[in-house]
Amino acid sequence: MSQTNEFPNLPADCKSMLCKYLTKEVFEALKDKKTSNGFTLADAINSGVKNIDSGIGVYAGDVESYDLFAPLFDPIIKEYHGFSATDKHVSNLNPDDLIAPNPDPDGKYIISTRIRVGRNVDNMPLGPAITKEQRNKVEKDVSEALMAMTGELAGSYYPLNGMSEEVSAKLIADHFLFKAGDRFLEAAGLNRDWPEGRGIYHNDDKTFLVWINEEDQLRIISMQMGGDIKEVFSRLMTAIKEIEKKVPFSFTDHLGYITSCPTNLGTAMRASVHIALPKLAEDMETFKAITDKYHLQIRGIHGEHSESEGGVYDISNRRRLGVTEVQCVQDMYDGVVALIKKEQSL
Ligand code: ADP
Ligand code: CIR
Repeated sequence: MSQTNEFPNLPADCKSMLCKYLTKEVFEALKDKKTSNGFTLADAINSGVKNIDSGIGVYAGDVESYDLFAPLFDPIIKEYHGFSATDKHVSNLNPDDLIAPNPDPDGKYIISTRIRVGRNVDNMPLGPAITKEQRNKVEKDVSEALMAMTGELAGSYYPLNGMSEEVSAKLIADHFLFKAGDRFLEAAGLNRDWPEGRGIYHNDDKTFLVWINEEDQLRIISMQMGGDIKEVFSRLMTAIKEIEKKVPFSFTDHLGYITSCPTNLGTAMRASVHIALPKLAEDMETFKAITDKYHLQIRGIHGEHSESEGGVYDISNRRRLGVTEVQCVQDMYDGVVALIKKEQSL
């Protein structure tokens, strides 16, 4: 782990939250601090320092980082989630509370639906501070727990180490597997020892998938073609509860489920649709006004930091902390209904 006494060289036009909240005062107060896993301020900010086009730019090395570096993390958490240091996180994993009849039963707009949560193993450092041995133990424990899944969730584990280039390229292109070599994760220390310890578990239909040791130790994913959002949510809730019986997750009453990126704290949930909105795409101002109103984020169809193709967008909830899992999906659902209505009127 690294340490520095020098305030980083951040350009004046840098727009990340790191650039906004890492004042000289905050830097001086935190620069000599180190968590029990040896994680420092220099480690926490390296991704945003190396990638000045970051939206956020910081990562935590362990649950302790959120306390020790609170003068930097708290204002970022406040701005991203609208969640204060005194607020408490709330959870609701009950699919019966979600009101989400398919908003596009004729399949004119919604191509596919995906909901994922991030999870990390209790009493382990997060990915940016984990050792190779600890990471390998996470892979072993989690893949063994998954191999005991039954029914619709039964599947196989495919380690990245030894996977052919052809197979991994197809899994990535088909939106099932994470990409290699992400520069934001690289600078956060999340790609150390790649590809060892990483892999993907999935059922035969690829409607239930778990990424192991990417940005978080588990990314639990439910996805399918079309817009039956409730079915996707129900499958995910069943899977999370099953996995949690065997793998204790890192969780605090204040921040909910602990993740390496502060944008994922709380529910750690991103519920998205791939949706074709070619007319709205020609009027990005109207498009953005709707997504802002419903707390949604627009991404390209090959994941974060990618571009849209052919008027198809990845639309997802932006807030994840201080709102329940049901609310995260409800944000996405209500916004998608409004987007479809607008597209139809154009
Ligand atoms: P994450 O959602 O895990 O934070 P990304 O934005 O990088 O990360 O997306 C991961 C992968 O999931 C990408 O291949 C992306 O295209 C795919 N994906 C996201 N949402 C959907 C969706 N609704 N349908 C199909 N694939 C999706
Ligand atoms: C960035 O700062 O752009 C990357 N580290 C990714 C941040 C997470 N993105 C998001 O909006 N949820």
